[in-house]
Amino acid sequence: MSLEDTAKKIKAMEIRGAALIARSAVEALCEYGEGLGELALTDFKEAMENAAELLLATRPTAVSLPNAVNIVMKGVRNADTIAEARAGIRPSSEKFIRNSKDALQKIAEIGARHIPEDATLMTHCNSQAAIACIIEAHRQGKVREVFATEVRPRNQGLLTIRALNDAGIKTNFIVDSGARFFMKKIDLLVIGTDAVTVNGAVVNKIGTSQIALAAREARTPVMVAAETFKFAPRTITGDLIEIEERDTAEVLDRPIAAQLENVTVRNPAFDVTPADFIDLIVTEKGAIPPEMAYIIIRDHLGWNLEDIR
Ligand code: RI2
Repeated sequence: MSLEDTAKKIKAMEIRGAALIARSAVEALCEYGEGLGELALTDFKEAMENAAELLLATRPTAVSLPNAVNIVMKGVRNADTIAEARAGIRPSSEKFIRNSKDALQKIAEIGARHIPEDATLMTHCNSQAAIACIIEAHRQGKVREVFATEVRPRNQGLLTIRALNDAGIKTNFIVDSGARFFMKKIDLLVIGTDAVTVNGAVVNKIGTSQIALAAREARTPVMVAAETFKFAPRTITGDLIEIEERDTAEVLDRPIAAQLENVTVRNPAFDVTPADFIDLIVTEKGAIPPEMAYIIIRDHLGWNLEDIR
């Protein structure tokens, strides 16, 4: 798929989910780089920077996107010759994609260990990482049933219930506002994330923080499944994660909205759940309390205090 088509599909959420966005972006960047004709090194680097920018502008919250794109761009930026710049693209792209698939498998194994026997689970949105943990726990005979939310306005819950259904898992489909009503039955909330900040806050699909609040009230533990490339290094320097606000027509049809002159429709796609509300973040390197997010950023993403200037 061309770079432009990939960017369009990510923006329109035809390609969605933090990990898939990252893998698709890397693939598109790789193909684009390989397809560039004879160019001088500076022109090649400029074309690649523009391509990276186009991809990065598609969805601002999922930090998997800049983390993945930067892995490929690092080789391009550091190259001294055009041959070197070109040669590094495919190996770095393939390595990222391979690692991200392996990470998912590892997270499923580790996450399943933290799911209790005969568990009633709840999940929100559609996270490959969260679903992988649930399916692995189900394979081990530990899952009684799952409650999955609808996920207004884009209804990603439909993808989740299909995946759970196909895996043979007994699933209850509820509206987002039903989460607290059912929370007392839930043994563990299992969710994914689009970004984890240095202080262990989790940025995930809008509504996650309300559900986590209900979980805290009911003393239901919260487990987040996150590949290490979803940790946000720049939050070390106090940068905030930008929360994407999407087209309001996703929430209310334009003709209806047009009649309501005093009404403003708002459509933030994500919210922030503080570290206090989270018990465990399962990464491919192991399960950590949210307070250990910095260790992941330092040891696995290679950012340390010297980067903070
Ligand atoms: P995986 C999704 O965002 C959801 O917020 C989900 O929890 C997160 O990405 C992680 O997904 P969106 O693309 O990488 O639906 O675990 O806005 O699949």
